[in-house]
Amino acid sequence: PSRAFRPDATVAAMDERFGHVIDGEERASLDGAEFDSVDPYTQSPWARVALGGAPEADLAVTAARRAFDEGPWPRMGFAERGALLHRLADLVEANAAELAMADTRDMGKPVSDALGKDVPRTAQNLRFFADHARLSASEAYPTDTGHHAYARYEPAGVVAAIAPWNFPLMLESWKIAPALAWGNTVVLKPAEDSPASATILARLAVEAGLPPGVLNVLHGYGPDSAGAALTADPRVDRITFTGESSTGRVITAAAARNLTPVSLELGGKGANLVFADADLTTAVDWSIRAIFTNAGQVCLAGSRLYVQRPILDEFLARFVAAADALVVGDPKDAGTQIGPLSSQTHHAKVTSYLEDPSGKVLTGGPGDGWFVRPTVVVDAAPDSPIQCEEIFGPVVTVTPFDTEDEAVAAANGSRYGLNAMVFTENLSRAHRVSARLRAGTVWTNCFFVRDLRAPFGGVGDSGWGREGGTFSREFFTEPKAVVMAIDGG
Ligand code: TXE
Repeated sequence: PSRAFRPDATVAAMDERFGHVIDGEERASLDGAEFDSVDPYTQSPWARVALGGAPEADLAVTAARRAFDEGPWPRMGFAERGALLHRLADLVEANAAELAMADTRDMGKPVSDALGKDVPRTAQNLRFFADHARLSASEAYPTDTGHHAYARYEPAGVVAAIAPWNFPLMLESWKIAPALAWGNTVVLKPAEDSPASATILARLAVEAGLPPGVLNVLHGYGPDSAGAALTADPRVDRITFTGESSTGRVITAAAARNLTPVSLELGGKGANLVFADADLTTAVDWSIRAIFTNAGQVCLAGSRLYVQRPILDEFLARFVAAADALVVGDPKDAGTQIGPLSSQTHHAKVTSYLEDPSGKVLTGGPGDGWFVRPTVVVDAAPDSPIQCEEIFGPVVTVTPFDTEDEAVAAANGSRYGLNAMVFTENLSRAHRVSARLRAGTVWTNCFFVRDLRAPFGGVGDSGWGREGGTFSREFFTEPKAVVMAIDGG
């Protein structure tokens, strides 16, 4: 059921301002330039944000560099640094409402999701990596040769973290938390469509007692601007990026000039395989969440649904009914499940796929304003854009299959390989298919469940490298081998 669309009802005076945070100070751009952050529900600006470029990127990297080279941060003990990150997590929890509403106003995420998932996960990221670093700071290698060998995981230096707008706080903290826990300093560039919560987080970091320059926030655009200046700066030691695959290529090319290591978490076109022996209630429930959570603006979205033919009709009947039952409306209302898309540009991109959907639209389509209703398409051509490209909206294609081999081949027939889902009650099939799928993560009879120790990342156009637990440690540190002779060598 759609709630009444009332874009003017909530337009507030635009009194919110968000600056860069550089060297512990919130500040404007050198030339005073600003840009508007537009609330996609009201379609009106709700905040003014400092618009940075190359000069502000230079200031932010200089601050991070100094905090790393001279500051106490990289030389603090893990327990002391970890305690500060735990204090920041406490402040995130204490300021949950403000942080959640900032993401909701910036990009239209239902506030119930922001409050129930994104903000708690932000605190969890900070706590997990603080503890993980402390507990995995070294490794020893006993030798048979009378030597003692061990690895030290030393901080890499200045980390540039470039984030997208779909899970602003959550993805920013996924980068910042391990970088800081391992003793690096950070310049965070949030997406221009979701800038506010990053400034609030950096204000909280100052309040928590992180030394100046340890966590800097740089606002601005990507190409030819703040983002590009950051990736080209030779004083940056690591670049961690989440966003579009094409942007990942541009950033990698910039980083190559300085041989700066890059971690890339890019797009996806998640295949979701529902076998006839699946528990149908479980499969429908997770399949709905897999594609419609966050209005489908999820790199992990289960946007290609493959259903084994004997259950196709019943699955579709239940799936379409569940899609139609989702509450579409004002993301600031606690009961809303689907908000508007993040911006006018993004709405235009998503709706362009529906102009010629190639198959038959069973339900959904463009809604009011910047909304797209939960949309289910059947019989799309295998090589059509709707079937092959990342739409990043609430649009799913459903395709029948007969055999396991056919399902695996269809799932693997994508240039993306971020994740896949398998629904089956057959244990052997679950393991067999999980092993055959070309993807960074396979979920069986569930979706989106994460253990922060597990590797996270993608294959092919979905990215480079893995983050999470020891995988984040490999990326955000310079491991050093130390070998000592015990009895004179
Ligand atoms: O991504 P971009 P956007 C996909 C999704 C979506 C599309 C566009 O398909 O429709 O990307 O989203 C910065 N040098 N995903 O525009 O453009 C930019 O300022 C340095 C997938 O947000 O990749 C922003 O901070 N930085 C996804 C960030 O990169 C640059 C999540 C992401 O911007 C830059 C979100 C440059 N040359 C969108 N160009 C996922 N897989 O999770 C841009 N930026």
